[in-house]
Amino acid sequence: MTTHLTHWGAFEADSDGDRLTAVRPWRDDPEPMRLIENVASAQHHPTRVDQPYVRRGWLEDGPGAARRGNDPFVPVSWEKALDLLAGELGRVYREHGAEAVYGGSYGWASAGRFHHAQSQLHRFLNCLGGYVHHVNSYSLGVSQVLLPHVIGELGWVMQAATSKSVLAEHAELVVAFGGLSPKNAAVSPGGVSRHNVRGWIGAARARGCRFVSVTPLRDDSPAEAQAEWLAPRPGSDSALMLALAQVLDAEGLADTGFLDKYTVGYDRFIEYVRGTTDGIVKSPEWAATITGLAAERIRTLAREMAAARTMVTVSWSLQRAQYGEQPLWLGVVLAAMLGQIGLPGGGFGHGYGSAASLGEPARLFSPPRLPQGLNGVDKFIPVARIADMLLNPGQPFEYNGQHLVYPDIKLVYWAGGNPFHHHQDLARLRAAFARPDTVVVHDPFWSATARHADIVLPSTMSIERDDFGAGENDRVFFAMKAITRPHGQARDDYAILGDLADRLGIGKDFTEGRTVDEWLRHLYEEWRLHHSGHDLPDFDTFWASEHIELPVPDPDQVLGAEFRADPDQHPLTTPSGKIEIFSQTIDSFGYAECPGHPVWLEPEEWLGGPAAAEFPLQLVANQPRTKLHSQLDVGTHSQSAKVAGREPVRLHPEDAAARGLRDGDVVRIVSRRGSCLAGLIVDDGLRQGIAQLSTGAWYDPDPANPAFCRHGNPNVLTPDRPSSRLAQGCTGQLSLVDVERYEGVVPELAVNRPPATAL
Ligand SMILES: Nc1nc2c(c(=O)[nH]1)N[C@H]1C(S)=C(S)[C@@H](COP(=O)(O)OP(=O)(O)OC[C@H]3O[C@@H](n4cnc5c(=O)[nH]c(N)nc54)[C@H](O)[C@@H]3O)O[C@H]1N2
Ligand SMILES: Nc1nc2c(c(=O)[nH]1)N[C@H]1C(S)=C(S)[C@@H](COP(=O)(O)OP(=O)(O)OC[C@H]3O[C@@H](n4cnc5c(=O)[nH]c(N)nc54)[C@H](O)[C@@H]3O)O[C@H]1N2
Ligand SMILES: [Mo]
Repeated sequence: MTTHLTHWGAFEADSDGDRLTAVRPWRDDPEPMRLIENVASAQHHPTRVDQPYVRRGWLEDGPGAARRGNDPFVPVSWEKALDLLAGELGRVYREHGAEAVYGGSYGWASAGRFHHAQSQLHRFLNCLGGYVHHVNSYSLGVSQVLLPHVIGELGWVMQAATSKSVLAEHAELVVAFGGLSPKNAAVSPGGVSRHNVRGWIGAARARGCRFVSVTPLRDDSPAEAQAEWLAPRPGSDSALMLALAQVLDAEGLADTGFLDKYTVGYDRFIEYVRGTTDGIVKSPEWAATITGLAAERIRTLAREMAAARTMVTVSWSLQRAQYGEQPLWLGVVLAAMLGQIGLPGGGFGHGYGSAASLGEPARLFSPPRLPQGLNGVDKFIPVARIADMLLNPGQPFEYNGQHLVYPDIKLVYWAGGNPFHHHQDLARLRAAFARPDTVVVHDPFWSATARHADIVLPSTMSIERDDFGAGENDRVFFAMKAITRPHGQARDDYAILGDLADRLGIGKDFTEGRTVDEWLRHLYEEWRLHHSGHDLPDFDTFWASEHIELPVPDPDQVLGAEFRADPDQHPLTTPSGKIEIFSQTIDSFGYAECPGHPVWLEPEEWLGGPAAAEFPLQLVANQPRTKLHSQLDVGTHSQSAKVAGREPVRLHPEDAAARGLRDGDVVRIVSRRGSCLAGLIVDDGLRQGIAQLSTGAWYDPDPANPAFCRHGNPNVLTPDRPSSRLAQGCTGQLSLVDVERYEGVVPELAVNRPPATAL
């Protein structure tokens, strides 16, 4: 029996050396997830990449994009693949320099910190002189930019977040904008040991805490919460929050003592709320017309929030939308007006339903990780500007007050991510991917991105290699021994890059002469030495044990407690040291779509706007329940959720009836960008007007039309539109669509098989 950690939980497995013969949840996990079933069932699926491949056109004609994504792959030996790739890397660095290489390589890859694919690739490219990098994530692109201006670095908001145990004990009311999704809170980057989302929510509820789940989907909060469900029009939360602020102000419920002492700029903001600046009082009646909620319920909710120990939590999804800066900022402002920031059970939180890590108390120190070296290139993009970058070399763009220029990329190198999963407007991305000379992908599977590459190198899965790892904020640090041999000719990213490094004359810099085992020992022992005094076992003892627990200094932490106790001694890291309800810095950028204090801005694609006349349904493209992103979509648990072989889309009964649609129908979803098939589930747990299609179905484009996905990937529908010039964040969560019965012959999927090969 071997224990293994994944982003979605730990499991114990037996194996015959080639495959997992039995998989059980880690015995110490109180709320195990069925996602672990995907691992064994996907390991030897035909869509595993069994050996290196080179796209035929690239092999025959050399670097260039003609037919990329529509060309058979030629199987080649490792020798040949690595020789070709080393030659091409040499050429690009020589002829165009490091600024022509995009090594952003965004993506979650697998748990296990030594073999973290993106870190390995970054280290390798740094040894070659560097690469154009990305900043921020698809998860939190807005938060990473906005929060430092407003309350503090995102890292602090996450690491120092009020513990779930404190909420369980002290919160009287949790108002969750974007819900408290139990499926999302089951996942955390790097892994989760003991799932506890239902645990803390159930305990709080049993003590009498009430939950209000503000979201278009009833199942965005677990049954344990017995939550009141409020379903405003998606994209309208900032109007709702402004109205809550208006009631607090008008009824004398705002904590002016707190606002005076701990915040700046309230006066400018509240003039806007009162309508002094634009003639519109942001009253519940005003918000009712925008959100579709009853004005009276908005008013009473504000009173309840002021009367109780209230946690205002904003999901990450709210900022993954056009003008996503606004509801996030308003979440902080509301919590400040309630005056409970720094008190147990009250205040502000960002994503108690978005990841397992939020509300896990900070560790004294994190587990060891691979050093990535220094990047010789300072050019970067905000991560979600990938297609813009590839399509607009040399063109200017703005970001967080900076004026920047897109580089001219000749080579794209990806390991551990899937842009044809994560990016919006995939037909546009495909056009962008037709620009560089060469695209290189390492992946265990024939991901959609691998299918759009020239050189495809098969990586091992985490179960096929030795590693160690722990999730963000997770106290359990696992020794992760290989459970099986690698599939086919798959190799570790480290081994692939090491052999390439040797060919390029940087072998010693990259590997430092160490094998994997030597690296694990080296990183571990260096780390242990650095933290001597904490009674950490030596490597052999750690390796022989299943896991160790990392020290946690304050299991019951409260966000902002020190700041509250002494704001002069413990100022925030914002420019003023206080919570910025008006930000001079943001105001100075002059962005109409993100002014100096939070406001209501009407998104281009929402149910209340003119675009809804043509596309009357709001697509909610949220995270999938049965997998992590696109990972292991061919696994049994993920497949068990498909409807007619397609990704399920949910519609409200009235919306289905109005279109003559029934459960199980294959439907076509269409937006201004493209269309996809999906399998219908009729469900009254949705707000009317919503079409909910999670991300994660492997992109299966019609060969004649890349804007039509036969499988149900929502990113053919979503717009490639930034949140604002401030953050340039991903806005994949929301867009307008319509749904109709698919009248044609339902096409077969090609993506569940490997791509065509040629000899
Ligand atoms: N419409 C819409 N789009 C979204 C979102 C949304 O809400 N709506 N959410 C966004 C968010 S928050 C995120 S984080 C992104 C996620 O986007 P990604 O993180 O890019 O998605 P994954 O499917 O996790 O991609 C990881 C890839 O790494 C591969 N892999 C796993 N282990 C290894 C390894 O050891 N080595 C190598 N070389 N490869 C490995 C997997 O097979 C997979 O292809 O999607 C974003 N896209
Ligand atoms: N099972 C599973 N868990 C995951 C992931 C996964 O792929 N699978 N991915 C992980 C990752 S990378 C991330 S970043 C997090 C993401 O965490 P989140 O971003 O919080 O998760 P989502 O599922 O995208 O969205 C949560 C809910 O927000 C609601 N919502 C959408 N738009 C609006 C709106 O305008 N207003 C309101 N009030 N609600 C809205 C939707 O109903 C949606 O179900 O999840 C993580 N957890
Ligand atoms: Mo994410």
